[in-house]
Amino acid sequence: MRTQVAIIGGGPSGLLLSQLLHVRGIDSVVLERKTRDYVLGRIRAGVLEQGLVDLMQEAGVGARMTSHGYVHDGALISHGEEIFRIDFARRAGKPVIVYGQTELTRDLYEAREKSGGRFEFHVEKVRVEGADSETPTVIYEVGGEERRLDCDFVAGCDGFHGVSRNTIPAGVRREYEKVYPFGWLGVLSETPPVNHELIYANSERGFALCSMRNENLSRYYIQCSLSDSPADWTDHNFWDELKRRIPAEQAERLVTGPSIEKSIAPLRSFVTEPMRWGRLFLCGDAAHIVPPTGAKGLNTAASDVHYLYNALRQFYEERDEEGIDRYSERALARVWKAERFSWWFSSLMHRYPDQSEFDLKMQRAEVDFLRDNEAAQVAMAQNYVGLPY
Ligand code: RFL
Ligand code: PHB
Repeated sequence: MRTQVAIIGGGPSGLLLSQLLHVRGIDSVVLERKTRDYVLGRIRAGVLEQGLVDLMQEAGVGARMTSHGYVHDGALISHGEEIFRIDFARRAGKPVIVYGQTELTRDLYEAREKSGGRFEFHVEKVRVEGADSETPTVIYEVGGEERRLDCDFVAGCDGFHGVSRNTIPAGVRREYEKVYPFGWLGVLSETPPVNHELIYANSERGFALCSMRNENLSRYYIQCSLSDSPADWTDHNFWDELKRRIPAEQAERLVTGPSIEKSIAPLRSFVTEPMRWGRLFLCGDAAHIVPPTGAKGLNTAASDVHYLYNALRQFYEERDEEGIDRYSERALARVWKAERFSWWFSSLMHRYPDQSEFDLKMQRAEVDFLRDNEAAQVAMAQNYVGLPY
């Protein structure tokens, strides 16, 4: 088989890239290790920056997001019983859109299927050959049969556990990592959200987040121990713990119900450099991970897709390699800023096992500074709604 762009990974990065290329008449094939339903079963991001919303529109797949997404002009931050609001519209001139990654991914799959997009599911033993040549090939197996995909370019959109990143020789690659000493236990429940905006809570029992998908679908998270498993947490214990971590007024309003999904995610900051090697380009979680506190993972994947799509467009439409040559540098400049914000906001909101009394005072002072200082709120809001591409 032959295509212009071989895309490894059928998550949001790979699908969005494939759809944007399709709109420009550039052919691609998406190789996915799992199935479409498996990918859609993963409950992940909920907050979209305007940059991602614009890309979805450009890809011609923004209709459902526009009609079903929720515009959020601000978010609440609590520390113990105290609560204050960051006004995104006022401080940064932009809102964010609450629309689940599951929905966004479904919209992209439907659009690619409708337009005859080529997919291979259940791919195994994927490897890239000749990435440093002008004729790369992706070799893989489906049901024990070996297949080859010849292409001009390879987009490694296969997430943190994918194979693309390791195609870049160890001598070229540099990795930067910070692992946090806790995880997030997430619960999805068919209950009305406790508040019409998100609440990020720092409590002495640990972090909590009240988020949502729609009027009758809530998404909540609590900081948990890395040794916990979802089975350790009954619904009753989860709701009880969540209520203790948010201010009493919100806790009294919280409507509880049976969980329909419960999972634990570890928290990690990770960046690999460079994001390009020859004709292989890394995109999204394949190249970088952020702790979810800043809601930046999917949004940073989207900015990579923006730079890569424009680079490929420039190559095919204008025979200009400038975008390709500068992809890694451009993408990484924005990635590191998202890493910084996610690390900062995580540090502000969580309780760390080794925190001293002094560290706690510093955290308290920083939350107070954010509450009282307009410049601090502007910086927070600009990062949260998304820095420019
Ligand atoms: P994905 O979604 O991991 O998709 C990669 C795809 O590649 C496939 N794959 C392979 N395919 C072929 N061959 C191989 N060898 C392969 N190896 C893997 C996988 O099966 C998969 O389908 O990466 P992508 O596309 O880069 O998208 C990244 C986002 O999924 C991720 O950054 C976000 O979900 C992060 N995230 C959030 N991001 C936000 O912007 N806003 C949020 O509010 C937000 N909340 C979150 C989050 C992530 C969370 N978890 C569980 C980590 C909340 C949570 C709890
Ligand atoms: C979510 O709704 O899943 C969500 C929202 C905000 C975050 C992380 C996750 O920072």
